[in-house]
Amino acid sequence: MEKSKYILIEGYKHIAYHQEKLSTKETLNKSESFFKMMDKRRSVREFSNKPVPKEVIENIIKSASTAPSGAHKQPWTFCVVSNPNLKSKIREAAEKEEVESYENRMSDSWLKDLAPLGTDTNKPFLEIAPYLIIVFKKAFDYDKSGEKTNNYYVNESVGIACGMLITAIHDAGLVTLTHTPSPMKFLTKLLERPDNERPFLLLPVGYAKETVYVPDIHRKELEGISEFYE
Ligand code: IYR
Repeated sequence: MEKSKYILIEGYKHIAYHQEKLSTKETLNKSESFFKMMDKRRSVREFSNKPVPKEVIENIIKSASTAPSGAHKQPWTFCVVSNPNLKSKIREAAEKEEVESYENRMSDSWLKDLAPLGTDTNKPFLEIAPYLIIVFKKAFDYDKSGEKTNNYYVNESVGIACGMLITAIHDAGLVTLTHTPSPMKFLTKLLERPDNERPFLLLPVGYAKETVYVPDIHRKELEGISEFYE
């Protein structure tokens, strides 16, 4: 018989965690090259319609789903839209909300803060990008017998998963932007999501347009974003 690969701790199965053994130098090098790779990421609003293999999208979502979550409830659903008709409907509904937001909901100071980014109510990327990933958070769940079950730290969990999704998209040589048409209720309707799911974030995914300009904005230096207590 095969030797058992787990031990019981307080009656619950535990397996050995196999840590990758790296030298301090390797750890240093890896952390530096990962930062350099991440520092190249930019939110891109102009997409090519070049197709992306579905398997890439599947891998990206699998990466995002490795995120930690409250009580390991994994309170997320990643909806992937490539159907052109549905993408057009999403664009139409999103732009309708955006017109209302830009014209009536957003304050003057908000519009002023956004001006350098060059955003407006027109969202062609919702039709041009080959995929839209719409992330839904699960406010609660249902068990097999249809009873409601709790999820915990849902915003934190889904926020972390989205961060990992964006990282995976960038690492694969693709681009995205975090689009938050507000309110996003129309996505629940168009995608016929169940009553325990709420739209969280919409990410168009694809290759960047051949020539694309992004705003010349800069990230804060380490000194401006951290405090070390030694
Ligand atoms: N949802 C709008 C407005 C918008 C708001 C913020 I804060 C941004 O950083 C970018 C855009 C839009 O997508 O245009």
